[in-house]
Amino acid sequence: MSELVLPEHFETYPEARKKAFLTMKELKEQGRRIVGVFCTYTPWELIHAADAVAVVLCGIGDDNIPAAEVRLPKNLCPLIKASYGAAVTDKCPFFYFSDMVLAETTCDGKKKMYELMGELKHCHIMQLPPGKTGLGALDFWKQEVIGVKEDLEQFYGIEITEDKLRSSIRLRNRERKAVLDFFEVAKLKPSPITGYEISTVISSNEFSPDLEDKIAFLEQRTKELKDLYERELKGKPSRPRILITGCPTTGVMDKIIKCIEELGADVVGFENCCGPREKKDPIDEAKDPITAISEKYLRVNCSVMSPNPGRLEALDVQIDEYQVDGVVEVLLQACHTFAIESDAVKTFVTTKKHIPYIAINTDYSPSDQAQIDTRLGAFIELLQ
Ligand code: BJ8
Repeated sequence: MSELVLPEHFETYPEARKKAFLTMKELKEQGRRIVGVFCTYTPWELIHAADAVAVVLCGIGDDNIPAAEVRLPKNLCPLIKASYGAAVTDKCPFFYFSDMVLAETTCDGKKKMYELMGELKHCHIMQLPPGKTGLGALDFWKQEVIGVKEDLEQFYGIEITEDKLRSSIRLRNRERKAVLDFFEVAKLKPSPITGYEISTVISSNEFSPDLEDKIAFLEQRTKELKDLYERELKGKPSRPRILITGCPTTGVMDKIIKCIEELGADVVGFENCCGPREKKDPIDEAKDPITAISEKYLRVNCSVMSPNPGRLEALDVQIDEYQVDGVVEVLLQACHTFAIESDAVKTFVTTKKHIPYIAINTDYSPSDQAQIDTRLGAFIELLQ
């Protein structure tokens, strides 16, 4: 193997980023295959069955945006701009060391950005049907899933066998269960874990190369938190309990999740792609693997699907299960699908579940932090 080179400005990077680069470099030096991914629709089982590691690519960081705005419009979702900016400036260790990217046509901004990203690296773009139930939606999507399998086989010169797929499905279902159990610790009242810790643990574990290690870590932490609850928290009063919904929140963890908790409430649930959305829905292990994988991922409740009634159904269940007092919807700048759906979400939360709702429109810049603090502070006061 030719020697792997670190990015030109590596020495100027913050320590955490340097560490991630070195971890990824080590993986490559071990000869591991690495596939970058972005979205919950990605069929991870196919990547795993190709003996590759799936890594979630960076879509955070205000500092990644100026480089993206050289080619992308300013009035675009920060997640899209940060993803391209981190890739084009060699600041995302996962993109830098991935062999290829598995992307998807979810929202318009992302799918057009992938055309630019494809100039940097091989991007396989899965075409999503516009709805889950429309005529031929599943057949269409199944062909796309087969297309991913064929591209992985051709790209790596391998064969993804049915046995490999079945064992990947079983392992990923176990991982789903471990992640779900970890999220569900916050159902306890009072919650033994902050929403900030939940988000940090989940996002830092997303690129774990060994799923068995990840499962063991999560099972251990879940047990510790349950013990802590029994020992010290059971029967104690709870702070107001918040559920987060809307766009992914990894890029605004400090700005919103930490802020809510510093203002006196607990973030206990996430009805977004940083939460248990797809973890609650295992893949059917008895069916033909390609059919089961296709059916499973087509059930994801994302606002890019029209119609998308599953999201309100999930909210209904989660608000009850997590004993939620108020809902905070995070809307990233220029995310039209979630912004439009927010009207239905607000109506559902306030008139069917009879609890307060607030929408926060934001991006990755710190400029609106004071305004967010004020609005969230008033919202939490209402819940106390
Ligand atoms: S399955 S939520 S991860 S698309 S990038 S849609 S915020 S304008 S991320 Fe997502 Fe997959 Fe759906 Fe989940 Fe809006 Fe921004 Fe688009 Fe976004």
